Amino acid sequence: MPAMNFLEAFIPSIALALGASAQSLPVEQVRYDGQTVVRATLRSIADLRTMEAISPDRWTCGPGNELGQADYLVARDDLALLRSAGIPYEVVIENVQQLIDDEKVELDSPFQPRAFFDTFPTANEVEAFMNTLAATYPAFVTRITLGQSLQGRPIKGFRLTSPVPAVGGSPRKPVIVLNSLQHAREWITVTTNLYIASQLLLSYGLADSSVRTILDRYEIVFVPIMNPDGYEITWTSNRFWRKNARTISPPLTLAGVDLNRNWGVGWGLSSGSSNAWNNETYRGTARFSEPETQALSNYMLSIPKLVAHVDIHSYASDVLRPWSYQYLTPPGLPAFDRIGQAMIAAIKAKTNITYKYGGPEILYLASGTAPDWSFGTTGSISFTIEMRSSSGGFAPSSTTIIPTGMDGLVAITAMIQSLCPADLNRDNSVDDTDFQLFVLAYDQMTTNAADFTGDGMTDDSDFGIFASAYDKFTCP
Ligand code: 0X9
Ligand code: ZN
Repeated sequence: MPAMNFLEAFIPSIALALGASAQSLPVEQVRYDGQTVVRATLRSIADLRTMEAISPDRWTCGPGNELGQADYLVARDDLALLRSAGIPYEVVIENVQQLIDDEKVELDSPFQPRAFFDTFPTANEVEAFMNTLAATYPAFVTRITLGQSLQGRPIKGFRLTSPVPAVGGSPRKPVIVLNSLQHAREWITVTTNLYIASQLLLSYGLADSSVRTILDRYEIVFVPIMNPDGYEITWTSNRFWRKNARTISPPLTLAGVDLNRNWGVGWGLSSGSSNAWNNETYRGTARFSEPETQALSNYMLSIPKLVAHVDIHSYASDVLRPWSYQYLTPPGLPAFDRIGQAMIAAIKAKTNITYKYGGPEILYLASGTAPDWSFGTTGSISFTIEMRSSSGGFAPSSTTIIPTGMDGLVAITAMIQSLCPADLNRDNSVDDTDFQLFVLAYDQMTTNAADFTGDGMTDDSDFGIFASAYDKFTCP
């Protein structure tokens, strides 16, 4: 298929550019001349198969499941194949190379100085920003290094919490992990991650601060660049590289493992990942074969009380619960539904963007993902958030950085505030006082004080949620 030729055409050139050293990054620019992004309407499995044969690279899915609308990178010359296959489509990005060129003009803009969230940051700028946060808020921010990428780049982040000690004398508060950029081209996830952190820090001191409660109760770990080698590739040679920098040989070739198919729960299934090195969802040779997934998973295992984990992606405008590797619903589905609905409602209320909440049926099956592993292994409340879609696909305008960051901020705030609903008097523990408050609300039935399900009354289903709040994973 011609689109496959496109993929094959650039991989050998990258391999050549790599030369003899597996450590050196490809330097040759991969160009996207003649490439478009189409939003295709897939009406049948046959359509899906045809589409996959025409394009090696699905950019994302719109609403609907594996069928329905989906975005694909397609050579303009191959649009005829789509037409003759009778697959309805619209071109949403006419000229993908132009998108890269426009972005470069913006990045190279001479108008300086710029504020951090005005433009997409390089890895060095991300590092400097994290250092600035740590220097500005030394009582709140602790820098951490989780491990090293395949090419030896440190995977770094920071812990964020207020100096108020954990309740009950425990050494560490319950922890929430927010990571982004498993997929190298999803630049907007890096700024979203850092926007959440900086806004929490800025708001902590405000008088009426729900943020104060959050940072007094919880610690949040931010890992903005999970895939530093991939990020480097997207800045130097291939703007739309998705995977890490795993090479295969001979001949020495940049293969890349999809880090979000490399985690240990649900790993290896062909529904939702691939064993072919040149596939965009290549899962690697074994679960946790990649140092990047090892680093974050080991770090998460070292956390005494991981209560939530959110893996930030772009750009399907979704909040996705486990499982992603199978359609079977997870234990604790009502809690996921309640929290996930709160997240998308908070986004809608703040920025008026419609996100969808659900399981794999609203996107597609993906096996070996990070949230499936964290939920399956530690029982944490784990989500994928796919940030909003905007006209640039994986290269949105920098003017979307703050609005998209706002989506993330309100979603994460809502998630954290929903973690322990049964602590009705918000004194950091679910105890007899809360039980009495619950019974009072239950007696009255009309009050919504303990209406955790949001169905308009306090009833037996809410009692179920109240009872499960004693669970260590939903309450500090
Ligand atoms: O495919 C992925 O890894 C994620 N989408 S992306 O376009 N950013 O690559 C989605 C992962 C979660 N997927 C499901 N729950 N199905
Ligand atoms: Zn992604």
